Amino acid sequence: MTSTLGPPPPYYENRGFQPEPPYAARPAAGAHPYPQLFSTNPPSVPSYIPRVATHQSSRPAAPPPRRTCAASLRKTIIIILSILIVICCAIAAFFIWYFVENHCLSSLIECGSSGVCMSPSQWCDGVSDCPNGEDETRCVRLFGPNFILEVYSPVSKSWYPVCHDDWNDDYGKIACKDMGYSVDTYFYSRGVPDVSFKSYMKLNTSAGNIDLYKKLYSSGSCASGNVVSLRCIECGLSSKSASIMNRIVGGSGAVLGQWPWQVSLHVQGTHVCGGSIITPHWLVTAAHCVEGRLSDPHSWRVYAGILNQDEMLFRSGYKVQLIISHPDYDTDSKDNDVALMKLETPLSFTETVRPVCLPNPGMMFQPNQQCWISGWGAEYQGGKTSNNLNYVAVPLIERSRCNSVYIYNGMILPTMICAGDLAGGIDSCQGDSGGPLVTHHHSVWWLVGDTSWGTGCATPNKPGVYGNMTVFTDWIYKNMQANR
Ligand code: 4AZ
Repeated sequence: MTSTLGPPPPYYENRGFQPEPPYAARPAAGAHPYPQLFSTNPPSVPSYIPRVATHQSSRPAAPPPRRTCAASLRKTIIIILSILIVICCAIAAFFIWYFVENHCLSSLIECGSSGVCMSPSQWCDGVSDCPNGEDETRCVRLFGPNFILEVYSPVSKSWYPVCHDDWNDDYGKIACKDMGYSVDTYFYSRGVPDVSFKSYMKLNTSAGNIDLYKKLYSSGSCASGNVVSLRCIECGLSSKSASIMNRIVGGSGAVLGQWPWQVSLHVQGTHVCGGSIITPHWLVTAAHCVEGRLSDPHSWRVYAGILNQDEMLFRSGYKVQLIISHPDYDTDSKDNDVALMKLETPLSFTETVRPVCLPNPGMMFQPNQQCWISGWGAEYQGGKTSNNLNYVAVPLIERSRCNSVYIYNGMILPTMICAGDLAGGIDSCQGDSGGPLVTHHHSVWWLVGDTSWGTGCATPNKPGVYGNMTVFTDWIYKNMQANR
């Protein structure tokens, strides 16, 4: 994070960056060599037949006969075969369990319980791909800053708000699950007055115990006049009020709990990139942070709720289970510079570890909307990453302006958003990548973007460029759903 407006932040060096033996044991001298096969009392036989005991007694160490060797070999083979059979049964049982429980391999969504699997991109894309059209009949989204629940009607090819009449939390949990959230994080369903809608989805309460989506029908009226506002997770809360942040201009050291969604992503004990918590299991970062060999989840450790890099050195961090880079990410243009990280174990939310809200479709940010960036990035171009978490206020810059010849000359694609001061002095920098660009709106903090690129740091007319999160929300939900 670069800032020349505030007092120079203290300088810290970042110190952050594994047989059975082939022959039976020799019998004691004088003992019978074949105790199992021959009686110890010699049978009465004609005297010219040599007696086994006599034959043996004078020989010190005769190897056991072939029969024992064959028996031993047979026993070994039986044991090995038994072990192999047990292993095969265990593997078969695992696969039977997997397909009964999960049906579809990870990264695919099942069409109802048909066993047919679809790619997340085919889900709610307006084209019916599942045998019974399930990919287009369970489409829900949260719209606008009030989290208005909307259901897609494949018949009229449009989104409808859901009338709050007869709605309850059980329905809310189903809708949240269909967006990729876990029921564990469910927050609330509330009725909010809204007069702007002309058509609704209503619950047919007499339809009996059938699927939520089969109970919904479109109607021109909603008796209560209230539509469902659905919160699948308590997101966007900071223990520090926005008014305090407004008084700090130009970049400062953060306090604990101020940016509770900010995480530090480490490779081999070194801070490499930032990220933002969106659920206990999922983080958003930049695709360019997880390119090449860094696409291996085992490379990463995640630190949450910690301000100083020094402190992270003594902790083990969270392990990463899965990394999903946007399929249309382009290394050269930085188009679609977003990635998801799934943690092996969920984060426990506290005052200092909390999720940020993903922007809903239909959210309007002002052309110069005040936003904030945070991270452990360099404090000047070419500098080392910072020991402290820093933050700075950066206004959004309109795309058309940011694309002007004297700024980025058409390099700002619809998946990008510019923020910063064209006069220079405040910006994100090396090490801030993947971290959050947030704004405070309707009492919650929203993830507007993820730090992506820029020419230098804090250079006049070269503001920071961020992934445009509003464009990615749908991709994020579909991939969370496909990898639950
Ligand atoms: C980086 O390399 C980086 N000034 C991040 C942000 C900016 C430049 C570089 C924007 O992580």
